[in-house]
Amino acid sequence: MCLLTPLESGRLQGLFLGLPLRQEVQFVMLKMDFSRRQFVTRTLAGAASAAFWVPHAQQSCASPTSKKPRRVLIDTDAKNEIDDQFAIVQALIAPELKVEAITAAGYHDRQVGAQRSFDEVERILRLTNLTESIPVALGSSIPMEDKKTPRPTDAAELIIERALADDPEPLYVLGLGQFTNLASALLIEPKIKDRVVFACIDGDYRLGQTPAWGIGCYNWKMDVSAAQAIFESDVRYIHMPAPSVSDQMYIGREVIAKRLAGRGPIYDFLVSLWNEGRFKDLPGKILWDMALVHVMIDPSHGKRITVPAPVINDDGSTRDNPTNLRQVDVYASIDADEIYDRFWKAMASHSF
Ligand SMILES: [Ca+2]
Repeated sequence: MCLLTPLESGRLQGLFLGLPLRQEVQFVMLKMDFSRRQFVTRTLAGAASAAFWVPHAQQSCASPTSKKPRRVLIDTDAKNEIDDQFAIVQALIAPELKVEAITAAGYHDRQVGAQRSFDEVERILRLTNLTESIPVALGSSIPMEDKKTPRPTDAAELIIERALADDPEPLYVLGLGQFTNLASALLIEPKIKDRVVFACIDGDYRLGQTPAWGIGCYNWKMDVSAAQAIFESDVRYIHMPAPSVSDQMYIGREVIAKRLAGRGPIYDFLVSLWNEGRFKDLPGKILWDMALVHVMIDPSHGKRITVPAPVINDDGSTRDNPTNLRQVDVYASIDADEIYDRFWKAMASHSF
């Protein structure tokens, strides 16, 4: 998700004008060493009248229809920051999910971003001894030229292959980065729309406010054409807002170290991420993408509503479109405490 910290360049910071970046910057600048629970409490106190209150949650699509693990494919900009790695491990250890494949997405590094994500995924799979059982494919480092022109890649082909697999259950394609690979797969093979549910994370949505839809803060802006292609399609779509919902996923590095250190190579790796580069001095971090993975594990832990899709403008901003027949599902709230509790429990009962 939004990765930039005060250690990033001013040029790149200019790309990110959404609330999450400002929050993360504030966390660092003020050297606030909250526990995550303290943070959530303070955040929810201010947001209780809006994003955390939902009168009625509709479950119009994507509800589990069986006890079988949910089929998922993760598309990830894994080397962008440090939340994707947690989200991938979270999915791998969840008995409710079957990770069928992982595809590598690009990010602001337009030269080798997707390759770096690919390498990071490979590292995770080596540490979890899953290299031989979960295929990985390289996606596009650059955005689509326009909303009708896909970027053919191995990632797009793998999404299509898994979507059309001989399985009666739908494939949930989790977009943890820019939407290029997902949109490209859909444009290359439109018939996958009846076999997949796309679930992605980025732009804001605030229930009860006008406008409800806010700006894309990172993933949309990395490839606006891809976001437009998906929002203007009729593929089933679930949205996790980053600025107003998954921003509750803040957690202190001390909590992470205490929970994960010494539990095994993959968990030591996750701890080590907090000692690298621009994350080295952060007392805590919002692990954005874990929110999206979690609502795949247990949809009941968030409040999901069905609403008209917004218009996504060419600059990544949005316009509410109340008469739009295109409907999408949106999570208007999550329970961050529950998400982390479930993660700790899954860790305790799983070994690689
Ligand atoms: Ca991500």
